Amino acid sequence: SPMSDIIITPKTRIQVKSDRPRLHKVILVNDDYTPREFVVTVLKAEFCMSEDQAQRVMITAHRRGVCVVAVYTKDVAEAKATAATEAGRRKGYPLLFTTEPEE
Ligand code: NFA
Repeated sequence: SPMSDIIITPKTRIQVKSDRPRLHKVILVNDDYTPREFVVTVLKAEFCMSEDQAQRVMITAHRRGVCVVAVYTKDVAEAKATAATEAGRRKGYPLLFTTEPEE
């Protein structure tokens, strides 16, 4: 090509190891109104938990204010948190599940 034309060669980044997707936590937030048994029912249905697991997560959020429920890829974590929050909303409860990226 003519003198002074600049040729830019795009570099293709070589991926050596496949980066595993960043995981996001689903967090159960305590409130004063949602019945304990309903929280347990939602945890079992939406997060495939046993009765004992669900009881432990519910009581931890009740005592400490929040509890990590599970970790998933961003899309799955957000979908699960939304579905579980909507299950409470349908019954008129302020039940809230949030998400945040893992360190
Ligand atoms: N604090 C609620 C109650 O005493 C129970 C609850 C636990 C709600 C965990 C939300 C999250 N009925």
